[in-house]
Amino acid sequence: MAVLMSMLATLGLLLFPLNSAVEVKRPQGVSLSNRHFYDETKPFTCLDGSKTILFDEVNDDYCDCKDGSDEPGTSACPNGSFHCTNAGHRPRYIPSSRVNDGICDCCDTTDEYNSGASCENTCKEQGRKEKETLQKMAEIAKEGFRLKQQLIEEAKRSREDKQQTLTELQKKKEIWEAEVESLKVVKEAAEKPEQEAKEIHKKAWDEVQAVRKLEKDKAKASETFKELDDNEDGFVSTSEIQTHPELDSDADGVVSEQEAESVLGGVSQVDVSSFQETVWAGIQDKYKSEAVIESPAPPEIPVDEAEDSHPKPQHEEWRKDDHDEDDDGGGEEHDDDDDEEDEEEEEEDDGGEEDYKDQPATYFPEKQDAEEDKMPAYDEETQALIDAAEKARNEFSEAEKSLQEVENSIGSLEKELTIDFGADGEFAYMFNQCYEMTTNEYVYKLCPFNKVAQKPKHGGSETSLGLWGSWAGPESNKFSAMKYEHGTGCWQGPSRSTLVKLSCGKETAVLSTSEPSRCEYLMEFSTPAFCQEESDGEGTDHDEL
Ligand code: MAN
Repeated sequence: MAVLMSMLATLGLLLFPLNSAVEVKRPQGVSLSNRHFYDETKPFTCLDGSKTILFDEVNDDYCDCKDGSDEPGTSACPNGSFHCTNAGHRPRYIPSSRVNDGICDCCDTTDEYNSGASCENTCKEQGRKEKETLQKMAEIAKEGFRLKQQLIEEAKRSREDKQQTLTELQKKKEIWEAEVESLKVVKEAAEKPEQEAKEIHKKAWDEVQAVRKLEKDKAKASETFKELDDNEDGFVSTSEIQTHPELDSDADGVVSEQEAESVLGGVSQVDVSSFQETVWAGIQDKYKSEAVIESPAPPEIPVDEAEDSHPKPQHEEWRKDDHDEDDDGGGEEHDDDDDEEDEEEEEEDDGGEEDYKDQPATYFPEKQDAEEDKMPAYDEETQALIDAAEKARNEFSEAEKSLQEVENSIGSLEKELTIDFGADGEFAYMFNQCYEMTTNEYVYKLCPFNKVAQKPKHGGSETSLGLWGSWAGPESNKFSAMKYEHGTGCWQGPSRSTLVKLSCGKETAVLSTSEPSRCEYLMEFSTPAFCQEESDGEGTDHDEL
């Protein structure tokens, strides 16, 4: 039977379905274009030229040629190809092993001419469907291409606008540069007298403080003198010194007469003025006032209350005040906030003083010092100079800020103008835009010419899948793919990167995302900017018959 069938096949009798348009005689499985190699009046030479056989041996179900070309219509050669004509649809080759294998491969049913498989000719239907699809695609391409023309026009206009904006910004930059320069001069001119006036104020204040300190020292010395002069004879003597164990210089537990004499500068007694001038400076660090020793401890404050800001052991607060008000800041910081703070502190201080008003004055030395140490406000003239300098500083820094803003705008515009937005700038419209696609796990974001990112759908931070790198299509079609590189590093791997493949579509959208290999992502992205003008004649595929 097989032999009979192969004979029939050789004769071309099984070739054509009933609805074929034109009958062209050729062996089973041979394409129209190869038909001339199979001339039944001549011996057949294998297509690779390796052998010549009798024409009867073509399709005789025995493989003679190495390239399988003698058995195009049987499955005898393992490497043979069977050609389906598929009239009404698209011709195709199938491996000849599929011939008569019981499965319909060719839509015209010709591959199953001897298997008994009941195949239905679906070429017309398939051809119709494909035609419809192709028509739809052509319509999309046509519409897309029309949109692309608009995008190109838009890009041209926007580029011109941007170039004009850039020129204007460059002019503005020059103006701001000059402004900054002149405001700098004004500022420096205002700061000089400000500085001088502040220094004068500070110097005067330092002098006042120095005098006060001297006076305080003197008063303290005379107070101490009174304390030491137990017998009130107008002299402090060695025996009176000896009652103060803290003055025991050799730390043997007693202040000997010699030690006391040495404290007094080698004499046995001193009057008040000698005490002030020579003795006091030598003992003031060690000396313990009898008032402190004898007076009761200040009332105890519970720990949590003490931690509160009010009331607190006042000397602690004042020590803090001392810090706050140190340097020459006292007069300088005369804005409203500081005044408020000062007032608040004043209130606290007053309250605190109430609680301790019955205590001896020696409990409050820091408080007194703090108040006295505070540099008084600047005089009107100095303050006016400070205000003027402050105004000049503000104007200068405002101008600097404006210059910086202009420079930033120039920078980003220049950067944008250097990006390759396609042969006619057709991709420019997507700059500064982002397109998203959500999968089961992630939201993917493509911001063309900027970045690609991935964010877990149910919370978590964004992972960079790459920053704009370059166009990555083949040389003949450079704008068909984009490469984004140097994204977040992949654990024990390279940094993440994404290849974006472009296709023509009426909409601009991410069509799919995938991760073909770990941390290497692939996106399909449609845009009208990728649509090409339709070539005349629809497609290259055509029916053979
Ligand atoms: C995250 C995502 C994935 C990626 C792994 C690699 O889970 O960025 O896409 O494959 O990290 O560790």
